[in-house]
Amino acid sequence: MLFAHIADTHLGYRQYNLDEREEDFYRSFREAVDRIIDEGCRFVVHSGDLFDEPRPHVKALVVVREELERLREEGIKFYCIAGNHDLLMRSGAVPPHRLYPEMEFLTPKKPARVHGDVLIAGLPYFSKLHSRVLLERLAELEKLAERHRRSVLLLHQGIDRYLGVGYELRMNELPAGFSYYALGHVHKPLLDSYAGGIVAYPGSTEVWRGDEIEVYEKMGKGFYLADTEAKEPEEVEWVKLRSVRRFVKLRVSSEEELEALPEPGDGKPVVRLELQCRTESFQRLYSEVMRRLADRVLYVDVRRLSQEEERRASPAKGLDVYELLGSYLRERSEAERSFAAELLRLLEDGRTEDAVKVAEEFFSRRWGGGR
Ligand SMILES: [Mn+2]
Repeated sequence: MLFAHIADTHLGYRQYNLDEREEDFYRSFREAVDRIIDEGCRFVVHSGDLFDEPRPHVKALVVVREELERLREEGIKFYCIAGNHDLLMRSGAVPPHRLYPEMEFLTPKKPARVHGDVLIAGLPYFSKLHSRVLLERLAELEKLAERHRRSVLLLHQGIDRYLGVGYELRMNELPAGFSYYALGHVHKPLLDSYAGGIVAYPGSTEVWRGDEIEVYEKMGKGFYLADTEAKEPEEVEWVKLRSVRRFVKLRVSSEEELEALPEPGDGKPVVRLELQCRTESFQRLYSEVMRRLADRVLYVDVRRLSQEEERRASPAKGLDVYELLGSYLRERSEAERSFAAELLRLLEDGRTEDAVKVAEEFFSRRWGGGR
């Protein structure tokens, strides 16, 4: 039975505060639904971060309403879980997914469904601080999977093998016995094997952050198509979306290089411009680039690369702030390191409320604050 695996659509995200960027995320999602219907999928699994926020813009809610309706007309079920972006980490909070009765929303209370003869199970995002609960729940799902010949597991977690210090789950902590591990959270597509099953992250459907550009240049953005009978990663098909906004990376270090500035190409791309220069020449170089590019691009996301940064951001590997944090805290306990990483992630995402919650929990557990 053919199914689609998509994740991290971040609907409602308004990158650079631009109308166009908000629309881009909707357009990619609509194209994905078109392709899912055209390919004749029988169901879709969405591995979290459907929305960019736990309280999405009304437009994002309406887009999901319309696309779910199109899928429903074709008899295609939509299974999904909450990611770290569309989940408010507070007891009693209602996730936006509750608005759609036709959505098969997998929750800790009701984590599994059966589609034909295929078990579809999933859990929302769990922060590293709650990994014990997550592991208990996964053990229950592993038992459930033993009773089914084919099964799909939806999770929105970073796994140590694919992520630096910011991971929540170790590879060997994944339960065994599932035929397809439909993962979300890592924004770069990847396929792997585990315990006889297929492990897959389709990544995000638009460039959500600048550090996704390199992989995007090689693979584009998209989702996976798989048969529930598939056993090897090679059997999974990558569907590259055509309507994704182009991102172009440019590095300029002198005025001479400006003469050879490449054409940004069709479709008004976003240019990620790295100016490698001294502070005093930054403004002049930047104005000159803008003068040449402004009407041919949607946006120029500029950063100045100092020589120090240049050295650290070696061509082989970008600067990973989580890795830096990990090495800085290497003397500390594992719990403290993951707390710091979790806090950084939440603050990076502008989720101050959740960050306070996580900090309160961490310190009350630690000092027995009794609340
Ligand atoms: Mn995400």
